[in-house]
Amino acid sequence: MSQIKNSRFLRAIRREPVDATPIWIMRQAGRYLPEYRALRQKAGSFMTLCKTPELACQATLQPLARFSLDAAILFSDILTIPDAMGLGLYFKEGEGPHFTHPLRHARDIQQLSLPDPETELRYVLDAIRMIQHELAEKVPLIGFCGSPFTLASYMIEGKPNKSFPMIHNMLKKEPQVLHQLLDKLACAISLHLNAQIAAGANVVMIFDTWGGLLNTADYQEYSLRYVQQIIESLNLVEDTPVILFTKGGGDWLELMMQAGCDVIGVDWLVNLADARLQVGSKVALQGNMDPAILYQSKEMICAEVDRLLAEYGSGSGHIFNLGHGIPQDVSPDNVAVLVDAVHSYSRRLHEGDQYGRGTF
Ligand code: 1CP
Repeated sequence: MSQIKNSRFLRAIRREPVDATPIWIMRQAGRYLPEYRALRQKAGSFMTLCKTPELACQATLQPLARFSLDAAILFSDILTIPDAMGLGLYFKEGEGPHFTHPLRHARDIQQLSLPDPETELRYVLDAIRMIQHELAEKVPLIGFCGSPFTLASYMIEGKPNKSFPMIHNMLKKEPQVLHQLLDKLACAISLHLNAQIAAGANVVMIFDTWGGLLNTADYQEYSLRYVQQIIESLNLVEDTPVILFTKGGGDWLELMMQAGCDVIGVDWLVNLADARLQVGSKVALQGNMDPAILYQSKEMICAEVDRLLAEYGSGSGHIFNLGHGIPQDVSPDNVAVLVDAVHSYSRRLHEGDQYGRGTF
């Protein structure tokens, strides 16, 4: 078995015994790190950072140089696909992502073409190849994409919004047009994720950040259905695991599991013990510390880690993470406390397990 297949992270995904609970952090490469801010300044813009494989590779590795994290995540963004479809992505200081050409008419959607991953998104694949070379099998690399519904939310609105009214309006007034867009996005995402896997991503994660704004029936029809289409289309190399994260998706664990993912990412509203009972031994769980805890004292961070580890309970199948991305202004010292606490406190939960002897 390759070294990477035997890593804590991939073993936990397969619910095989581990010596300690693995941890990585959503947005682990980002503004809370002074070295990231310096690299971004050197690059001149976030898009240059994403589009220059050497710089994206450096950003990916920065948090791993500081903390003993159990996985790396490609430094990129979910909005690179709409950018490659011609929407013109740029970032406004303090406001986040914007599109020069948001989708406003049915004909904008009909005219969209599918980007070729090896040309328009080649910079992502080159970054993956470079990162894998640098990682040298130290930890697995996560590739990722946004869900079709989440990408469509930004593409129609043109910029971030707490409730994305424009896509919800389209859903009510022109559902067929929205389905056309979601179908195109599912195809574009499948092509891109398959290319990421072929380039060397060991795990892929689908971020459905805004699917949680839908009611259950609409979630199934407009979000999960397309996520399932993507998962079914993946040409998995060595059974590349798929992580599905839906912010606000706590009521839908059963449905998410049926979509074919291997890990469900949960936010901090979910109780890990209840979630574990629901998913049984079918999938692993990832999450779910409230990111705001990272503003608290070291003692409070440790107490919360202990509480969450106990809530999941003993045995494998838990990947520690935050319930959403790390805020930009937390102290890296507190992140170090978090990572070390997860590793040291969790050992007792795995003592009975026969680490290294396969499944039980
Ligand atoms: O320098 C900067 O200010 C850029 C901040 C930043 C970073 C560090 C953005 C802009 N994107 C990223 C990287 C990023 N985005 C990663 C890299 C890997 C990592 O370390 O985790 C990932 C996985 C993402 C995914 C992403 N981008 C999501 C899904 C996850 C989530 O947070 O829900 C979303 C919704 C985006 C869009 C986006 N890109 C950037 C921002 C600030 C946003 C959110 C905009 C909003 O508030 O709606």
